[in-house]
Amino acid sequence: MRLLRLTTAGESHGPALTAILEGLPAGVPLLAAHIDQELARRQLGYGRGRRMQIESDRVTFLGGVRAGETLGGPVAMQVPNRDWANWQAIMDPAPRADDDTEGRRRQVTRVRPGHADLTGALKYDRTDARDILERASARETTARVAAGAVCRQLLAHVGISVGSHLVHLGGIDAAPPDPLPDELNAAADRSPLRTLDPHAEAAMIARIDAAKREGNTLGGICEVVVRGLPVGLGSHVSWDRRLDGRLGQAMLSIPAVKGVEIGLGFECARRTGAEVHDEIAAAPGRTRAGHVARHSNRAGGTEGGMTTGEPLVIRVAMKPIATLMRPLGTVDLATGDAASAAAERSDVTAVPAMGVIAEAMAALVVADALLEKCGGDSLVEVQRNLDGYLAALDTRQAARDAGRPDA
Ligand code: EPS
Repeated sequence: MRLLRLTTAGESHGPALTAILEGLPAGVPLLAAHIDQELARRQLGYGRGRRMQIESDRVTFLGGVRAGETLGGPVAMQVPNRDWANWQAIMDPAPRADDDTEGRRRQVTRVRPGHADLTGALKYDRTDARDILERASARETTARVAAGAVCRQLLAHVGISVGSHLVHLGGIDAAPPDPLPDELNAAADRSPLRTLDPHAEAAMIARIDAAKREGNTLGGICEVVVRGLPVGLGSHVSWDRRLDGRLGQAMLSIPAVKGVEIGLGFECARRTGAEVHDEIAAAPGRTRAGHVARHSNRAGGTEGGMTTGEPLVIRVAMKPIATLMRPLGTVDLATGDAASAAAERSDVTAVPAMGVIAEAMAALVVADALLEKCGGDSLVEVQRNLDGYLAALDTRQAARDAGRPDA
């Protein structure tokens, strides 16, 4: 990420989550409602625990926004944790009188396999894994979704939309409609699992209920789709400018995400070239795709690390949540003895929420790539630069047509 910089701060049971997003142009229309709508989508999903009933995430702008528009400076946002009221003594930033004698309550030493508890405690030299898990918690993604919602406003202004749907949960595949609905999120958000296959949805809900009874957790896969992109965001020229790589990094940074595929992804390796690559045909008038069309989109919207102008299609795989109510075996950090892992309140699955978070990360990466190609200090300037680029694609097409003997 070069032009847009996102920093988040905050612990799961601390006072608030904070996001600072720097590098936006001035003049992006932005209301708290735009952010709150995305925060609410992230809180939904069948299989979540009691925490989501406590929270009702709402943003406060602390900087960078005035009269409903960005000012060009860093946008600072805060989302309070309502649960903080119940955790003040445990999470108090100041030392407390009994810290040395009794220690703080809710210490975690029976480190959970699959969580950051053990690796973080060793690396940061902490005796209480709460010092690690509070920040490693996926609560942090609230701040990312807030930042992603800001990027969405920029993207929407230039005709780019970001949506997602759930395609797999706990061993059950969904069979989504082909083509996908135009209003992808409106359709997916109607489902408690954000899936477009009602039969699979029923089976997934039964699977979640069974996992809950067993004290177990479930993972799954969401597909993010970005539409309206112009050809040529990202670049082939250097490893760190390739859009595929930047999307991969962004997606793999989401807690519990273990795999990312663009287009056919791993399936490419099993097929021949003729079965993988998308044939190209002239399509005058499709300016954003450079006046061509691909009959298929197995590439998932990128070639050579750049957008093709076809939809970006990214699948993101999440492992089951590491906090099991029927805990796995571990070692107690304090004693070194064999123990059962800590079983804090948690979710059975958060895959539907992960889809919303993956949308936010996609919006961040794509907005950054858009600003690289068409950046400016104001939204009007960004639009003018994009229009200039699109006009150049039209001129190039017209020049070629004019040079053809049959034109
Ligand atoms: C999480 C554990 C649960 C989740 C939390 C992530 O929180 P708690 O420990 O308070 O019950 O609900 O997710 C969120 C709070 C959120 O906003 O998504 C964890 O350990 O990662």
